[in-house]
Amino acid sequence: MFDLVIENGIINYGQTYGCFYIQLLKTLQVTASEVLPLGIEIGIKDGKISCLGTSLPRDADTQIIDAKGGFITPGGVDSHVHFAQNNSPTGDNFTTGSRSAIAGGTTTVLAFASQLKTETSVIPCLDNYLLRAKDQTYCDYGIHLILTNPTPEIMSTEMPLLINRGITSVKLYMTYEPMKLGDSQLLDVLMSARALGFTTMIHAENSDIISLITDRLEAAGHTDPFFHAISRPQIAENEATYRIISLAELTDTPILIVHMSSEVAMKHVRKAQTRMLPIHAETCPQYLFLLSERLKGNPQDTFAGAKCVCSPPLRHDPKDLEAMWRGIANGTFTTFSSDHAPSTYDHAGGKKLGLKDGIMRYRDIPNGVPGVETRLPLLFSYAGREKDSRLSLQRFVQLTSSDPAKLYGLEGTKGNIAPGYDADLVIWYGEEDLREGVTIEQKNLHHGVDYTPYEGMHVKNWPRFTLLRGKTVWDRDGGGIVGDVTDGQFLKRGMGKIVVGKTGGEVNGMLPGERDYWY
Ligand code: DUC
Ligand code: ZN
Ligand code: ZN
Ligand code: ZN
Repeated sequence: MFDLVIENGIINYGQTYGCFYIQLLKTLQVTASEVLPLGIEIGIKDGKISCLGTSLPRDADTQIIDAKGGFITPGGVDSHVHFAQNNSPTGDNFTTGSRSAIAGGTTTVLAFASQLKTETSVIPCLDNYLLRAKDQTYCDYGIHLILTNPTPEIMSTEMPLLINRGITSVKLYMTYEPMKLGDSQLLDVLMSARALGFTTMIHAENSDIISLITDRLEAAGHTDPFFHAISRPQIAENEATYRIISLAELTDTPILIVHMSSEVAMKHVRKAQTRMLPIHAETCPQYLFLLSERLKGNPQDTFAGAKCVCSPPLRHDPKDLEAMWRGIANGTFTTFSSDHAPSTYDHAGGKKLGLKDGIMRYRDIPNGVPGVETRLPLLFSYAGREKDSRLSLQRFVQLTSSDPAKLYGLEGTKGNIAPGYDADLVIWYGEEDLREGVTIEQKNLHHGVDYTPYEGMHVKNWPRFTLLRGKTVWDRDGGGIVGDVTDGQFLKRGMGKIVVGKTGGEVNGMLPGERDYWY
């Protein structure tokens, strides 16, 4: 018998139909669509989805949740969050960050452990970050490793050990002095990642372009937050994006370019994808909704622009936002992540770091905005079939849950509403129950920082319930956060799967087989 049955929901699992569903749909005589019809129930046993069907049996011990005609989507997988990072002491830790995650429907986060350039082993660093999360996390979590000093020893001896520990992805930076790798280091890591099967995430901006402009802006006295956007023009992102795609093509390595904000850079990705190269890309809420004018602050607080300092920076033109929306809808982006990386604003040690003796200096402002809680509601507002929709419900689920799960080695466990998967679910409000939608306000959010860049923005819906492995952890009308801070489990991930393109293709501009001489 089931522990829990969810009834009266519209299930949106976001997958192309597997055999199971074709059978089911035939029996029910429903034509294929992106959602299962009202009337299909979800049966949950031991934290897993056990069955989907009509009139599922229940006994006195079976808990029932009435979804009241609301959509049901897989729990969000936010594959890019920064919790408890050394370089943001006033940012979120695993407790506050994951609390915010479940309140916004996200049940899995992938956070970062960041190697220091001085560290010649990554093992103590990883152990340290795992300790920061253990028994202090409301949702399930995995760890990516930021490699800043990829020594031959680390690459040959330690990386294989990480795979056994369920850490199967790395992030590399092409900018920031303390983190960046040069092209030869990038090539070395890509070669190793290819051999080991790691998923490689890349922060693509040209470091020298940014340094040149920053120095010249500083000399001219242009140091307030708006100039953060001037110092990192789109061409810096475009160049680095094209360069890393070329290095990935040469080495035949699947990559994901994180937090993309520029149309030309996105077109480089798109072009690579049409050649079947395994080039994945991510964008984030800030690049769909916010413009650089936000960096100018307001008359009451001219430093308020600091709240929106992130990298790549917010772009200038509504057309830039439109371009990212196109990539969301047309499949160029594989993941839609928050890049939740805020620092507290109104605090001497937080974003105000950039304000000293009345002088604003954008280069001292910690980078990053909050977004782990608002990510799903913001995008869900534009998903569906209404006139103002910008993506299908199926794309919504792919971008926010099922594709990040595949790319980062969680397929079979996370990101789908199907038998055998963890019962991680979001139950949204039905039409009758939340007609007026929700206005985003800092006072209603659950992160540990003191602002949201989306203050006052209206969304159509919000998660009514969030379930983590069958347990209700968020009940918006019945106590809010009802999960425990020890609910979250470390996810030992398998190898990621290529979602876009394939390896083994020919290299542009090389003779067929030319790579065989050296690869
Ligand atoms: N890169 C990130 O991934 N997050 C915050 C800032 C940055 O540059
Ligand atoms: Zn980055
Ligand atoms: Zn980030
Ligand atoms: Zn203080």
